[in-house]
Amino acid sequence: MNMAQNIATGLDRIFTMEVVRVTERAAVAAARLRGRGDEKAADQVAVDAMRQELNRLAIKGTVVIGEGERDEAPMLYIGEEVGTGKGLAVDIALDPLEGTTICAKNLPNALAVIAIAEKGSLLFAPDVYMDKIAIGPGYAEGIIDIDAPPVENIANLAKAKGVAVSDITACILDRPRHTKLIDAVRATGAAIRLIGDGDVAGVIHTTDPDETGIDIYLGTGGAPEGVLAAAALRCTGGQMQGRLILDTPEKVARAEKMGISDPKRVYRAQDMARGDVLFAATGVTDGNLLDGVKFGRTFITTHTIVLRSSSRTVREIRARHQDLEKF
Ligand code: VTB
Repeated sequence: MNMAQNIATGLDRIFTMEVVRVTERAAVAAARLRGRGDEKAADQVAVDAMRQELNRLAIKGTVVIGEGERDEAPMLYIGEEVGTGKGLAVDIALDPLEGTTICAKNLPNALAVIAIAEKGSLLFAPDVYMDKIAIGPGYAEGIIDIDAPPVENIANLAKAKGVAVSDITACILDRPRHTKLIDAVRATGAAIRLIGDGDVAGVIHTTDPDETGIDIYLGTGGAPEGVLAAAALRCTGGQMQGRLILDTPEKVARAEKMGISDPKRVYRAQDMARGDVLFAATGVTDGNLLDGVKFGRTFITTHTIVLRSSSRTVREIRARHQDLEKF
């Protein structure tokens, strides 16, 4: 396929490799501050590193999911233009350090994450909570429903998987707001993996239950993280539904300003991330799918997953970086 055809059908596939560098750099920067109890510092170095690398890409990129509004986030704010400015116009969703607390505590599954999509194809989501439900690939459409009780979703999933409900594991953020949800899931007999943070990883883990032990993700987390997770699921397959929690007039107004006219709308993965999407995540700390950054005496090792929706190729890239100067 020549370059012109490629661009016409979506993102240039050359980005698949380019984008890996972006999350690798952010992950290495954050990993240097693993376990130091300083979330802000770890986040800041990851932001700096990701931004620097992103600005080397030959794209005309706009951050649509980023570190926050312009006035609260000096770098990688929503609306910031990134890249060299000469190249394909793309939308970018990013989280240079997903799981700042996990990184500060040196616990599993902190990631550096980015999604790149065709211009106008990522949901422009306000930084509010989103109710989420997700399962991996290989199931008939419609076996999960965000409005159904957990008992129903879990029973449907178990049936489709051909296992007992007690063989299902749900991943849920460990938050007081989830007390009822946790009780309801436990009442079904299913197991729960409670995570402290990192629901982008939590959703992605449903895509490979044999490896991660997680079959379904349930509960509310950040909406920006929801869009990032949806971008990943678009590439791996799997089903996700999300609904913004717009429980005050102020949030409804904020969402409206971002173009969201129906505050109760249920978004599927393909509504949150449309068109051709690239997704990359590098492990910062060791996790269920990705190993964390390893600092050797003469080289640094990174482990990255890079996905592309149009081909559905899942690449894992283990890199050994010997030119330590560049980090
Ligand atoms: C989740 C999780 C993030 O925020 O989205 C969560 O994935 C939701 O917010 O790692 P609360 O912490 O308020 O529950 C994080 O924990 C931090 O961005």
